[in-house]
Amino acid sequence: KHFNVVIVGATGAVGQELIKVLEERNFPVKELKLCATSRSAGKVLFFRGRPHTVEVTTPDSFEGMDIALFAGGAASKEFGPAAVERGAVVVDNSSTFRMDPAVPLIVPEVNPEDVKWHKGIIANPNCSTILLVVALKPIHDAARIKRVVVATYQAVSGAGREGIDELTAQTKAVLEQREVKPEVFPYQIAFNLIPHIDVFMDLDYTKEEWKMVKETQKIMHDESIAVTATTVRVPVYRSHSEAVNIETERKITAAEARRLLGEFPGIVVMDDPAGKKYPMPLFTSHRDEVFVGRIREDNSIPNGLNIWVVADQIRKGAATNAVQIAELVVKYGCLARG
Ligand code: 2RA
Repeated sequence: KHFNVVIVGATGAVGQELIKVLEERNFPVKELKLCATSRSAGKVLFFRGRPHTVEVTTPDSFEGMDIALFAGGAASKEFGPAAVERGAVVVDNSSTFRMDPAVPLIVPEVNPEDVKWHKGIIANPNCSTILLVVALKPIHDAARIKRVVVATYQAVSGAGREGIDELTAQTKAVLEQREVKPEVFPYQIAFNLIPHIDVFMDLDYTKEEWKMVKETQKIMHDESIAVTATTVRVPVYRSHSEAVNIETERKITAAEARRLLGEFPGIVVMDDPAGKKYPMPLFTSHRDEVFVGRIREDNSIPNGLNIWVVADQIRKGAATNAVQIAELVVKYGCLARG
């Protein structure tokens, strides 16, 4: 059986990656429709070697569609409900519905079964959260995580195509000793880093930091896991990195952690200090897996562990995770139309 799929926001960084991932994973697509705002309508993008013209998103774009992949942004709120009314299952990469108790928030390696209770909309978590929970899950299952302290190093592409362009333009400007004008990020990002992603909220944490707390607890089905995060934008094009300190109920050795992480689907352990092997954005971009290295015990507390997590956040942190969710919808037979 094949399905009609529409991508909303097809021309952005995540949208274009969705097209690639559908193609690479050989998702059973019957018809692919590409939609975006009027600014991008008329552009031509290729899927399986065939040109597709981007259309303006309207409520009628979802007529006859089985699956609607929303790349993110304001379109989800505007058109998500219309897509559901027309019988599409929505996989949404925006933050609009993530914390709605009626909407499952899915990382396929962690809580695939939650797909089964969807009511039309399934949320794709924030990129930094996806990478984190994939790495936490095998540790939590084995030793119960009590607390996580995480600092992120987030690539500029997390802010979309404009973020990528801003880093390039600013880098050139700095090297040519021209004036730098920050537009996407609050300060110059070239040759700098900025401990501020999204807006400031309660207790002076940013929205990005709160997402890592709340979404982790929802996906892991465990509000007792204490999470505290500091999220930082760095001048890297692609792949987010995370320094993660984990406190568990039961002692877990570095060797055990290495084994558990290595056996977990979707994780590649890259951890050989003597051979200078550890994950870095340079090696992890355009890959679907979550890479974990620098696995070591934290001797400052009885049951502590430190790990270093890196993954392509446009892939596993967004497009790949969304297509994996669509695959689960097909696998579990929970499309709106039979
Ligand atoms: C960022 N988390 O990196 C965002 C993207 N969803 O800015």
